Amino acid sequence: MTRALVLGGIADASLLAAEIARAGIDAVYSYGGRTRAPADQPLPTRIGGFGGVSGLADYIRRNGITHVIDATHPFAAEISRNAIEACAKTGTPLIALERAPWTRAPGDNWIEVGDVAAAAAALPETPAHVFLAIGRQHIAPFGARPQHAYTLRFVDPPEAPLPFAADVIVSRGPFTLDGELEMMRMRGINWIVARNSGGDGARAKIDAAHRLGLPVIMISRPTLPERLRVESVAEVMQWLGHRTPLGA
Ligand code: 3Y8
Ligand code: NAP
Repeated sequence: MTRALVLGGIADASLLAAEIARAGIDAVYSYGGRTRAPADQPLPTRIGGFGGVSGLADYIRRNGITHVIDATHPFAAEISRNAIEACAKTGTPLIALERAPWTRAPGDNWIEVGDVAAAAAALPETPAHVFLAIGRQHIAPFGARPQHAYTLRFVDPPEAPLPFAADVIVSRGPFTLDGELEMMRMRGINWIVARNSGGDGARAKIDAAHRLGLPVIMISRPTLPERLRVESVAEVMQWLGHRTPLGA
């Protein structure tokens, strides 16, 4: 009897949860607990860490989990590594649902870097208006470049003081091209820092930068150990042994 654990927290995982609920497959949805009011899911939901690899392995055993789907964000590397180890330890089948990275289109002005520190170092010396679209967890390195005027975007209002002076937009997205164009024009943004999240929910700022001819410092994804990886909900459903009715 299938009992799936969905490690979620992004739009694609919500789409998968809807399909799993529609198919009547027994499953639990898991959030990491990063936001104050995560979106409701049509599956029983748990919020918060498991307690590392051993905590996740115990959860799998205690709850009779038969399949694990890692549908977390491409930058959520720690939970993905933990899932690989915990599934190996417990002999539980694992699949990753991970969207393709964005690829540079002709006319895109990207500076590709490996991590957030390199992104901060890639900013120009001369003061600029920088849009940091990388959430709140990784902004500290930009404190070393105080000459710039920063605009940050968070899902929830900041609780603690920021490591440097910045303007904060509180919005959970997904975002639209018109909304991004208006925001960038209004704030005179002339540099954007983004992570190569892929997907549509965060893509609008990349398209807006293209339209405005603005440089994007693009942080590439962390590398993860080999694991079964697909890019569509349908492939996960097939892996779960569910045949979507023809034409559905
Ligand atoms: C808690 C679940 C959906 C929900 C929205 C997608 C779309 C908007 C794009 C920008 C970039 C960023 C950030 C982002 C996107 C969607 C989707 C996506 C990027 C929620 C969610 C959770 C989180 C956690 C949050 C992180 C932050 C990252 C903001 C829910 C809304 C920057 C990623 O303030 C914080 O502490 C935010 C923390 C982790 C990155 C970071 O590392 O700081 N996501 N985002 C998940 C959990 O608890 O397990 O609250 O409902 C999900 C969404 N985030 O279904 O459409 O692509 O899925 N989320 C990045 O670098 O791209 C925003 O502002 O342009
Ligand atoms: P991370 O660095 O890979 O994970 C750090 C720790 O958070 C994990 O070791 C685990 O704690 C806990 N955790 C993370 N995701 C979890 C989940 N879905 N269920 C239960 N525990 C989870 O993760 P992150 O980058 O902070 O992202 C946290 C969550 O936000 C993820 O669910 C991710 O999908 C979502 N999200 C992240 C981004 C992003 O850019 N990072 C963007 C959108 C959404 P324990 O070790 O205690 O088990």
